Amino acid sequence: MERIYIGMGSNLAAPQQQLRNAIEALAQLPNTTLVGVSAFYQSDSLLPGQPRYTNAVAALDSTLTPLELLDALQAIENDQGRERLERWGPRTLDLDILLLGKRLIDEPRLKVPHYQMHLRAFVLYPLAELAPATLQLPDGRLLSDLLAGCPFVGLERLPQSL
Ligand code: A4P
Ligand code: MG
Repeated sequence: MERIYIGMGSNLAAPQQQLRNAIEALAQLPNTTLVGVSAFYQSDSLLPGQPRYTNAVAALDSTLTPLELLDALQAIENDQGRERLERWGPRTLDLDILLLGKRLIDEPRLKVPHYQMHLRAFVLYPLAELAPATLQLPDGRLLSDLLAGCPFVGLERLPQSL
């Protein structure tokens, strides 16, 4: 079993409901236990001109292989009406594998840790609700140090999420 962190995001078609549906789907994955879910956070899109995002992080324990997990997450995205018209386009649901135990994965279909997680407040702050500040990325960086370098700016933590 490895502790896995999944970043969830939506900025189309009732984002909070999209995240709730995704959480239910994650809880149904084979050989996987849903361990926790952060609060929901809203923030402006990194790309101007798109609706605001709602983001959250989920923690899983799973014995799926990394590519089995990626396939399962993409199936959930597709089930929830994800259309891949353009990279970084608005989306009903985006599920990114942030961390997979201490693994460093660099394959054409899968890069873990997620390449921009250390820069994104909407990833790091929800992650910090589930993971200890002493959590280390495969390169040794501490979650507490990443948080210190990423101010809580432009992020709104929603009072009631689930
Ligand atoms: N892939 C490689 N590594 C991973 C991984 N760790 N997890 C591959 C998941 N997938 C991974 O993903 C494209 C391909 O990346 C997949 O087929 C998989 O093989 P995608 O989800 O189809 O494309 P995308 O989401 O448009 O690209 P990407 O790079 O995931 O986008 P981002 O970086 O997630 O950015 N603003 C706010 N406030 N909140 C957001 O959540 N998100 C984005 C999208 C922009 N602005 C945002 C937010
Ligand atoms: Mg993605």
